[in-house]
Amino acid sequence: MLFKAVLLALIPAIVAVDHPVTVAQGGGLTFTPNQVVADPGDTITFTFVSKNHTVTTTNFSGAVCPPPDGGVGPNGFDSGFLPVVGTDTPQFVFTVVDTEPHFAACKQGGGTHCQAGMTFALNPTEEMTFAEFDANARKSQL
Ligand SMILES: *[C@@H]1O[C@H](CO)[C@@H](O)[C@H](O)[C@H]1NC(C)=O
Ligand SMILES: *[C@@H]1O[C@H](CO)[C@@H](O)[C@H](O)[C@H]1NC(C)=O
Ligand SMILES: [Cu+2]
Repeated sequence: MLFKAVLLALIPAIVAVDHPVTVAQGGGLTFTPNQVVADPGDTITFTFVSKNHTVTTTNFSGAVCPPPDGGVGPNGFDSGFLPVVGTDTPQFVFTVVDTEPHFAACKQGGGTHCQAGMTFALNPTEEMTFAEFDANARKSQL
């Protein structure tokens, strides 16, 4: 019984979960869902379903809008531009490396998508919420 309990306690730590996110659903400037809580080792699979967008880490202040090529680190990420051509829906898979909050936005349009709220949060906190990050991005200067 004790052995079984120990095994069960270990399972959440060793089973990586994939978190699917749809990019630009219905042609919108959106990530669906717009925030994900994930453990290191988990993956986030971004599926790009319309137009030509990115998911790129930026900083919480939202002052970097658009985010820079390569994204803001440490442990940042940048899908690069993934245009939807025909029926192809390209994917970007990011493996979560830490428990820190990360904030991302689309870098298309010289900052216009980021400022329109095409924003995403990985592991937001009570102090650094998705809503506050999104507001920061919307009011950032080009
Ligand atoms: C996607 O957007 C980028 C940046 O604006 C541009 O360089 C690239 O040519 C676009 N790709 C397509 C297929 O439209
Ligand atoms: C966020 O971006 C602004 C503007 O570039 C910069 O001054 C600030 O240092 C950045 N903060 C972090 C934590 O990267
Ligand atoms: Cu975009």
